[in-house]
Amino acid sequence: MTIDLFEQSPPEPWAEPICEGAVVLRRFASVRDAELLKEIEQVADQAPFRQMKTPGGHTMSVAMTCCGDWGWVTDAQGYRYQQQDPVYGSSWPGMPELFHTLAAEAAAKAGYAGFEPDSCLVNRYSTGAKMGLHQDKDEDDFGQPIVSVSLGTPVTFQFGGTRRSDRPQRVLLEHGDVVVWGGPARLRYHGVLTLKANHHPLTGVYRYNLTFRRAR
Ligand code: MD6
Ligand code: FE
Repeated sequence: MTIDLFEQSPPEPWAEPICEGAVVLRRFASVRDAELLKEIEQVADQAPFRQMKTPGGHTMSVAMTCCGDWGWVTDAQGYRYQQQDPVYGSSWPGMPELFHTLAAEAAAKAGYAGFEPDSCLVNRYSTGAKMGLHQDKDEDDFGQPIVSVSLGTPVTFQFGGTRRSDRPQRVLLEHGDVVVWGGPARLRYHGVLTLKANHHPLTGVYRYNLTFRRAR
């Protein structure tokens, strides 16, 4: 077997490949952490965190809100993107400039130039919250990547294959880490293990995750 070490330029030191199409940009969001958290607070002032119900009737342990043109929601009718916050019937808060810029820059670093997110799902995990293995498939164009920003307490992320039964690999996601995935990784199953009791100086017990998508 020939190993072409220098065929492609090596990834930058903080870019850690997970699998083909997916990469962790370690601490990519750290420099703007306080501003990002301030923006999350402002989004939540307009569209409060809420625990939504799955179509099967279970209340999610993760509290969620959204910003941007399209928000991801779940209720008895199913999973979908919609332009109105179901709590108030009003549009979602606009996507802060900083969010959009960060997501576009991270995507470009990971090799997905031209990413223009129109939706940001904001997840808030408290101790004991988790997210089961799932695929992100409510978006129109799977050619568009997803950018995921972790803030606050650490969690173990699970990255599986394209079948639910594929054994997932585990990656610890810490404050400021940004995961970008697309291409062949776009429809991989993934989830978050139970958040352990922990403390972060900027978020207390919470872990926040921002996932940026092109919904439409
Ligand atoms: C989370 N993230 O990290 C949940 N989905 O809290 C996701 O479900 C996710 O991080 C698609 C791409 C990246 C993600
Ligand atoms: Fe997901």
